[in-house]
Amino acid sequence: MDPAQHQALIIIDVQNDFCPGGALAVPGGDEIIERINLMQHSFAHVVLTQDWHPSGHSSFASAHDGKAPYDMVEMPYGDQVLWPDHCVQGTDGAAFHAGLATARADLILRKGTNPAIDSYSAFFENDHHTATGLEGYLRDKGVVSLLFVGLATDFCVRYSALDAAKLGFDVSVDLSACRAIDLNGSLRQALDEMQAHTITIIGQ
Ligand code: VGL
Ligand code: ZN
Repeated sequence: MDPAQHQALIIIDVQNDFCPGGALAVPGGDEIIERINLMQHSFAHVVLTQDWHPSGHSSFASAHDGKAPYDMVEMPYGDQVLWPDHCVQGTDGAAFHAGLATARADLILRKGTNPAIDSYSAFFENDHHTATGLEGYLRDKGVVSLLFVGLATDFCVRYSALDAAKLGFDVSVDLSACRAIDLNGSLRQALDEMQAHTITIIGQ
């Protein structure tokens, strides 16, 4: 088998709300799109993820009385950052950025659809237990090696890459095709944590 058959490019959440002008804009979020489009040609498997929340989602500050965006709350599954309303199902903010090439993707995975649980990772919801089905999809295709790119480095890319490593995939993250939110040192924490889990960090 062509070695490329074993590899997938996982493109995390390149959506309007995470790009400049969006509800939860990641600085420079749109700068990575050209690079991601070019990278897609080198992979047999391309997966796109889409943050896809129902309105009133429990990760939105607006769903909690007296709370503001970026406050922390305790959820039954652990600590949760509260976000501005973002990536509401079917809205323009939840759509992929118009510049992102989507035709080559063999799977579009939507996450964060459970009103009660956030889902940073493309593999498990934030309870670290409820699976999205991505692991089974990749294993059925014979994929063992994953390269992660997209938004945001310190949230959805980080937790997706960490779960992938824990599941036994060979994992790399290309920082030249990622951008971070960087909330209270979360970028530094993300890089340290990924390195500690033997994730290969490239493009630094
Ligand atoms: C994300 C915060 C909330 C992300 C998604 O894609 O990194 N961050 N929802
Ligand atoms: Zn979200």
